[in-house]
Amino acid sequence: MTTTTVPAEALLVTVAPTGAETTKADCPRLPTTLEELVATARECEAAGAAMIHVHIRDDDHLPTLDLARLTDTVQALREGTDLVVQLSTGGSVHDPLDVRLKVLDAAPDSCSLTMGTTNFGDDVFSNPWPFVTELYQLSQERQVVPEFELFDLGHVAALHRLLDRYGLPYGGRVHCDLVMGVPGGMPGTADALVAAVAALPPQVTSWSATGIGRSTLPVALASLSKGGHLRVGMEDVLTLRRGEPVTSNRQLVDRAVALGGLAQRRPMTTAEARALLGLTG
Ligand code: KMH
Ligand code: ZN
Repeated sequence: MTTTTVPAEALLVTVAPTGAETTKADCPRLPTTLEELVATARECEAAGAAMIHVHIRDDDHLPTLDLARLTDTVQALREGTDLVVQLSTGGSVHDPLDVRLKVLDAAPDSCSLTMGTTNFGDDVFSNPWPFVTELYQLSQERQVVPEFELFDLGHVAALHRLLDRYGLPYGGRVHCDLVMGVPGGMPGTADALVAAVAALPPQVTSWSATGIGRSTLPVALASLSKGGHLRVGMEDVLTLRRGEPVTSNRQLVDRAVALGGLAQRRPMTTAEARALLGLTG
């Protein structure tokens, strides 16, 4: 078996193309059908993305965690791309915890795993500790690599507690994503990013960051300055600049790759992303 090494200049670009919050009516270019999702994934892979963070929709373009659809989606993305396929276990704020646990039955490469409850705009994104630990142990059992979603400094502290009590994830690597600028979570500022990165557990082997809405650029620039990776996509931001709507996820991946280029980072290959995440076994 050949071992892929991941040099420091390699930049993981994760695309989060859909999310659960924006409606198709408000944003007709949002990829909500399987065909649209696979087409977006292919474009974004060609532009430099190596991982996709997936939320799916039903026939009415509403968020769903329907297992058959999730399974078909994983298969279609594997057939159409070489991207690392990460399914959201966050779903929408309305999804029950037991249904969110079932996401792993679709056997993705990776799953998101949010490290605590957070206010989420006017809603609450519920992640009680017993749910977090159950989902984590399930990911270890099913050999799915978690990406720890950290919306707050308290979530960083919870990650210390989780790793100390339950050990390393499947694959032995620890990758997290700072989700910044959610109303109710940590602000999308360089100062907050530096504080969160300084507090990460020693077991962390890689991290990315994403800034919601207008915090997208400050967070991306701060992440690059600290040697982190980037998550971008229409889940997190819908304008390129004031008054200019995003028309495709590819635009956001192109911009992330361009910012990375200024920082002398080049897009990570999918093989490198698998090595980074411990998915090479
Ligand atoms: N849609 C949010 C409630 C995740 O994907 O794990 C949760 C979210 C995080 O997007
Ligand atoms: Zn998500």
